[in-house]
Amino acid sequence: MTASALAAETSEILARLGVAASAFTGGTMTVRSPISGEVIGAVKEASAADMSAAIGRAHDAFLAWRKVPAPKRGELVRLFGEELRAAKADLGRLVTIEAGKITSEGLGEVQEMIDICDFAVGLSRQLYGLTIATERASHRMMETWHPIGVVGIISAFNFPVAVWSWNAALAFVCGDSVVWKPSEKTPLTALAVQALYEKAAARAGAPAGLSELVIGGKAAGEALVNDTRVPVVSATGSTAMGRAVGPRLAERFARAILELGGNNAAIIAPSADLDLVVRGVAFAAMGTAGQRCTTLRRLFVHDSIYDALVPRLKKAYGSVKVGDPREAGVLVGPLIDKASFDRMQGALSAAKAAGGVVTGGERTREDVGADAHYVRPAIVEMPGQADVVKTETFAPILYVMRWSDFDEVLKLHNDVPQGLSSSIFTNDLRQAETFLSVVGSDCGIANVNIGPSGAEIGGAFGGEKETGGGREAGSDAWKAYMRRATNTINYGRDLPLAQGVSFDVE
Ligand code: UN1
Repeated sequence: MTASALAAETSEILARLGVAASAFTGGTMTVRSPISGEVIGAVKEASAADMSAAIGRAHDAFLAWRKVPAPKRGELVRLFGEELRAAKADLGRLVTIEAGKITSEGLGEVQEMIDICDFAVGLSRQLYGLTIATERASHRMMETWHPIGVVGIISAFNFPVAVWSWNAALAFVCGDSVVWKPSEKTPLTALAVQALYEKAAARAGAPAGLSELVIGGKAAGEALVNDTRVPVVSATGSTAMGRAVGPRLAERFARAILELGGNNAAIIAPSADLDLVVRGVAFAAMGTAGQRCTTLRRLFVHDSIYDALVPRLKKAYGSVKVGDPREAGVLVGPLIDKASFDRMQGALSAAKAAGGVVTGGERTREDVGADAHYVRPAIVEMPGQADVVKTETFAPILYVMRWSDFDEVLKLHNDVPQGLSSSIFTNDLRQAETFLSVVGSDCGIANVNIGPSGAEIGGAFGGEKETGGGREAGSDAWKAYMRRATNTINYGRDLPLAQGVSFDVE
């Protein structure tokens, strides 16, 4: 490992968070910070056999944990939330170093973990089942929710720790154990979270193996997806990844919680408050350097306000500070790696070929190093919704298109394969409500007068079509982490049969 300042700071943070140096030095998988491209760690790569052993430990832990009353399981999550609060600054900084998020977003990611912990603690006393009216006299019908088993979690680089927490905090209170395969690009934040979890687990007396972290590549991931001891797998990443994972889970009748690609849009109506629009679009399209699954990628601007709005957006794009995400005032950090940069440039070329007019998008800060990829966010004015616009490119590219007819723009809005998040900026009640109605947005998330990104954990998070259909975090997403049993109890002396069937034996 190079003895750079970044590597030294990473080691110090990891040490403070309780991660042994042996866990992130001397391994075969090198970890680089996108801030400079420098190596900041080298972790060991787990094999399929390592994954299988971890699943075995998690399964044993599940057998004990499922018998612990749910509110007591909530105590583990409460203590974990405490550890996160105490470690917020360090863990947020590590997210910044490893994923390249600006300071405020690195801290925000840890806050999202704390929020889901709080939610899950409350939930641990609210795992309600229904009591259902029965058609038979002296009978009672109800449903009970039981822990389901080991939950596999595959997470992506862009929310390296929060998305794990959405799944893990719910799984723990639901009585499940978890096995986590983080992105190969962000294993250090995973090690840090695991160390914090271990502290909480020791305080709570949770069984060993309740939360297993397995850092590995394809072999480990496949072993997790294929293992019949894992009844639920939650996977976040590209649609291509989901296409590989989904059918394998279906084949063995396991549950899939898929959170895949998005191609999120905002419709800007004539009545929109343009000050709000500029701020909302700037955050949603440029925040996290365009690397959120909820990032705003398509902007439909009404003809009548196009010339008032688009120059203002271009100005905001031109003046936004791109740079070291640790520096105050910087709003756009680096792309995660060269492959991401190459995909962005490829998309911009394709957009130009389709008649798009590109502003921005060029590489900047090349002096930082060949392995650091900073770009100026791009606005691309498109004559129409070409194929490149329908494809998700995980980078800060905003395709801008004009509209004049509301029904027509709704059609265009939904005419993409993905269905994660969406928004409309309008002060016209009819348009707002239509957008949220059955004939409006076809996405899992639909907002009015805020952009499509930056959801709170209280709602169910996920989307339709190629986004995969999964729901995580709030509302009743917990149900995916439990199995439901319908119970019918006869407290009478007769045996009436349902549907009026008679079956009398001597
Ligand atoms: C993701 O990009 O995978 O709604 C998750 C948001 C965040 C979560 C994004 N709360 O933008």
